[in-house]
Amino acid sequence: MKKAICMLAALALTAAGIPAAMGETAGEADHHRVFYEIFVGSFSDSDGDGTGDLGGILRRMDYLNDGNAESESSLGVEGLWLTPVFRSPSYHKYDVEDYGEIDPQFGTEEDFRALAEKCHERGVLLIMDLPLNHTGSGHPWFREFAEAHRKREESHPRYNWYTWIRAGEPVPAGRRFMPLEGTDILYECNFSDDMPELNYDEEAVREEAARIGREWLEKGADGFRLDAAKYLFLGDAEKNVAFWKEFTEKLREVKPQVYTVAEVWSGEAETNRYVEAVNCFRFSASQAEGAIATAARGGNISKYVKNTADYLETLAGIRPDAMHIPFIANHDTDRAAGYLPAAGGRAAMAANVYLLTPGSPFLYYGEEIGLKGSRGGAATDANRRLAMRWGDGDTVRDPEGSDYANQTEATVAQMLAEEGSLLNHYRRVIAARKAYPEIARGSYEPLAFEGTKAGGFLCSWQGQTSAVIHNTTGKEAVLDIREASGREFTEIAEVLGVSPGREGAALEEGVLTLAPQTTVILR
Ligand SMILES: [Ca+2]
Ligand SMILES: [Ca+2]
Repeated sequence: MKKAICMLAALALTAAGIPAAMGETAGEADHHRVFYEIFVGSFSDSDGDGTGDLGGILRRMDYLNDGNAESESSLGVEGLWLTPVFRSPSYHKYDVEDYGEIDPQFGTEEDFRALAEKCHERGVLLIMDLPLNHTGSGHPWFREFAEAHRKREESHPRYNWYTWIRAGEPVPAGRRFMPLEGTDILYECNFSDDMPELNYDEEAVREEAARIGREWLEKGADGFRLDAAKYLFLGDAEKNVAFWKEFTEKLREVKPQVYTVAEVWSGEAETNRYVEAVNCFRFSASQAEGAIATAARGGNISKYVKNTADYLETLAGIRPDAMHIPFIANHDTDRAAGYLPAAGGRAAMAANVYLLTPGSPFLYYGEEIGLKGSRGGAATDANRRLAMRWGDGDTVRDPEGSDYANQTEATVAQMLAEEGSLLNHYRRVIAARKAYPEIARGSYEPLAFEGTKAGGFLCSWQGQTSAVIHNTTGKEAVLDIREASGREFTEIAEVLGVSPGREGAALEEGVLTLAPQTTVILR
């Protein structure tokens, strides 16, 4: 069955199909872009103390996006997600002690403003990670909350700022509470003892959360990645959705085009409930056993395409401008190099599969060089957040607590110089995604082929139709595109294979012959 799903139509494009610079005027924002997740402390170190920082990111802007659409040395990503940058005692900074201040390890507010300005000069959106479910236990709010309970001062303004129960009361199912020293209460802490959870039944907390968001939008952020979005009212999706709706409406008062993406780490049945209020990552397709990796390993691409078409249709049915946000790995998952080795071409195939789709795919820093890192025997997430390998003297070091020993020797410097490298492949795929804007913005119509694991889809936007056809297998594929699509394609616009020597495609009489591990864009 063929379906055409109309994703977001959109805005002003320049002749080259590059989104026009984002203003703060009302209207449709072009969010159909590739975002790059930066684990800030591990990315690039500008001051020699071994910890990545905002100055390091600024220094690496040419690597990320040098402002030149024809660039051969820049990835060309058009959005950055920074993991939390607020003052916090940990290396990961998800335990915030002051939402108004940039952590001194990472820099200053001036550094943040300078980075935002540089991003905007180059048409790059900058989104911040907002961990709002919990603070660090060192946050003054939590100290005041604890003090209020020690003194049994019910009228204290912070008395209900965190979720708590009295000792002896039943602990709500599926949630975790710990005793608060010097009191007869327990406070909620589903992630860890030092991450007490804010109480979103308290109006002042809801207002403070929105105030924080608006403040950083005014300082230059374009939006937020919403951490632990289902944990605010754990087990109560309805209340969570109502909160995120109210929250994003308040953000839009400051920036009508604000970009949001929520971490709702669940199956689609649950994430789809949140789509009404916020965009959600497509967790269901991520990681080793997800649809992207399965397809990239040579699995049946038609299954992935069908799955994606169904998902897009569901999203559009919930909210017409909901974004499709696929990714393969992030800072909380094992890195793809562990299950899709760069050497076998599977990492490159994964890039083709998840980047050549509608919406705004997210690329986790280092995936483009096949950086390795898994939780491993030490059971530490630090191993998933290892230092970027620049190969040019960057002083950034692996985070505290990491013990991963089998890192790849490949560096950015080496890979930029090597034509067939994974990094250059990522760069080519992102450039192709921009050159054919119907892929990111158009309809998505699966093509059915018999007797092959190769396949793909048609995409149409503003009168232009392309076909994206993947062959992730190790065998040549022969596909009757004319029969499957009922259309006549005349041009192989792009060939994206895993190695320049092996890639190849021919189109004759509507029949496409496609080399192993190769994707083509037909027009
Ligand atoms: Ca530093
Ligand atoms: Ca909570």
